Amino acid sequence: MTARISFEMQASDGLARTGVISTPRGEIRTPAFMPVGTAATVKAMMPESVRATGADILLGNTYHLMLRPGAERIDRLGGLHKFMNWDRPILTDSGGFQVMSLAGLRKLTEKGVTFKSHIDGSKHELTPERSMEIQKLLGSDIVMCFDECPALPATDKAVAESMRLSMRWAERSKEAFGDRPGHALFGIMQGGVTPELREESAEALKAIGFDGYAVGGLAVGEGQEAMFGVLDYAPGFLPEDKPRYLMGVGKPDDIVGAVKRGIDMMDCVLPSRSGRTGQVFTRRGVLNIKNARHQDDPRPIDEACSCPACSHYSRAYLHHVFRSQEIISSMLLTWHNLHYFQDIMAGMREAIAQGTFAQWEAGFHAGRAEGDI
Ligand code: PRF
Ligand code: ZN
Repeated sequence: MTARISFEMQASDGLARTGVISTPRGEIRTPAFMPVGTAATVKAMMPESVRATGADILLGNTYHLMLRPGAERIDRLGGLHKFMNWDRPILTDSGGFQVMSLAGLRKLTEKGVTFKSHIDGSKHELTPERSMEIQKLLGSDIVMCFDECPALPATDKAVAESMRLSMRWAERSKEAFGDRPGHALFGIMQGGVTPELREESAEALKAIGFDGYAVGGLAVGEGQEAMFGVLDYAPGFLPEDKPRYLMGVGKPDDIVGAVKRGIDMMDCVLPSRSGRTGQVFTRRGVLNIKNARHQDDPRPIDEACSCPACSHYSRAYLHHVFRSQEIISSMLLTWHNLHYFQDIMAGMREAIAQGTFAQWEAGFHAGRAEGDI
């Protein structure tokens, strides 16, 4: 048995890299996009359909699953993979970020965070130790350190103190995680948009030693220019031979810009959430299927897309089922969006392997319209 999770870099082109993360549950081709399966489901998709879009790995959430149905219950039922019928790798986020964005009445201390559930108001505690325990109960393949992502805007002092707390929590996360062959633990860099803090955070994580390194604290309202500003230097602080994961990103052009700057993994609710609100991502830009101009249009969303929505249905039909609030609308639009995001990843992997990333990127940007197409 290949007990350890390993990362093999196969080619690079500029700062962009392509490779494979090998796990006992299968390979993750990088750059990888991870669909979000917050509540043990990628909403509106069967697991085999998610796989058919090209996904090698899903993201799950400690915060949501600990509240409902509970980590101990999922463990008793055989773990998250069996529970949701997805036998490939799962990465779980550690909970702190979701507590800060979703929970009520939070209290942050050195020990961890106490909060009230956004579902029923019940009181809970998350610490680095409890987050590691929950992610183990879930059976997560790639476990994330427990961290704090400061809300912006924040002073440099507040960002520094928060980052240092996250680094102490990273050390406790590593200690509590222990030695678990076949499972990986990723550290999370914080430090806002300040190079010195990003570097201090990276040095602290490298001294502890992780199987992979995430860039946290971005895509929290700073804008693409500021995010790319950080990504121009932050990946360079991290080890070359380990996967780099940009958390919670993003739009197609964010993803392409991140890969160009040396990022290997990403996750975002955008393709799945947008599928349920009628926002559709295509090679030419974004379209909103609820717009009345689609109601007589016999063409598919994108004639070059091979997903079920584009292979068998017209814009007119998709407009109709969206307007009628039919469940198939969420199913088809989510499928298309996830398929399109995975097409972008496959295109980048291929181009990096061929040494043609710059041409691929030029093609990606050419023919894209700003705003609704
Ligand atoms: N930390 C964790 N999860 C996250 C983030 C973070 O900073 C972000 C920031 N975009 C998204 N998800 N643990
Ligand atoms: Zn399609």
